[in-house]
Amino acid sequence: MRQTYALIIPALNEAESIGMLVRQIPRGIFAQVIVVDNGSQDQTAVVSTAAGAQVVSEPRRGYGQACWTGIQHVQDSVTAIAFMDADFADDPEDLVKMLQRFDEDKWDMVLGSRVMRNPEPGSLTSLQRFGNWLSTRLIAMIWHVRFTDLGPMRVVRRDSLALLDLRDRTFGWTVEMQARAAQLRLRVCEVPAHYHRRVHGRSKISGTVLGSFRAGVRILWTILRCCILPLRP
Ligand SMILES: Nc1nc2c(ncn2[C@@H]2O[C@H](COP(=O)(O)OP(=O)(O)O)[C@@H](O)[C@H]2O)c(=O)[nH]1
Ligand SMILES: [Mg+2]
Repeated sequence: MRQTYALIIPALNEAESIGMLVRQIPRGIFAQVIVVDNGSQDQTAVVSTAAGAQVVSEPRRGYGQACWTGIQHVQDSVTAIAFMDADFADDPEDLVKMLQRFDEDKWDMVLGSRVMRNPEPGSLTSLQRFGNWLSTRLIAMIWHVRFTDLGPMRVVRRDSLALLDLRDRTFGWTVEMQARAAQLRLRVCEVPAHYHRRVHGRSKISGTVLGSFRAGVRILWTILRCCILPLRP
């Protein structure tokens, strides 16, 4: 089946990078490019609109909350949803490759893995690498599905996304998607993706010890919760 794609970009104070990012997204492959402005205090919304994105405002803070709100604005005709960060650390060209893989029609979810090829030095901290390793090991031990990364870039069938019943509205969003997909035995593949250091703006997560710690705790808690609480039938 030919898919119709929407792209959701959660953004918090990314005015310096979001315009360039939206402009680099190849035209015509997405029915919608949605930037969810999560209460930015800078010009994120204005710059995104000027670059041609549809801007949705979500004042309730949280990475997962922004992604969730984006999903609520996807048109009925869309059959698969892609996600990407707003800081230009990912490469829009990789997204195209991921959609090509998705078009094979064999997959429910295609993930961009930042560690399958060499990420730019300094783009992934040692703590992030360790966190990825630990989380993916835990998922493999519990559900016997192997991932290499919890990266932000991914494409998922809309009907599969609904089955996952995602609850986390913060930084557990990506790992919950993978843990639940493993639990449901969805067909998931990883594609190598480039990863760059952010050039503009400030890192809100891995750039500080507190941010990394918070995200790490949230990620581990989310895996535990997925393990303890079954999905509703
Ligand atoms: N919606 C939302 N997005 C956030 C929040 N914190 C960070 N982001 C976005 O999530 C992405 C990853 O955050 P970033 O600061 O780059 O973290 P890093 O990649 O660990 O350095 C970026 O697109 C941010 O704009 C938040 O509280 N809410
Ligand atoms: Mg980043």
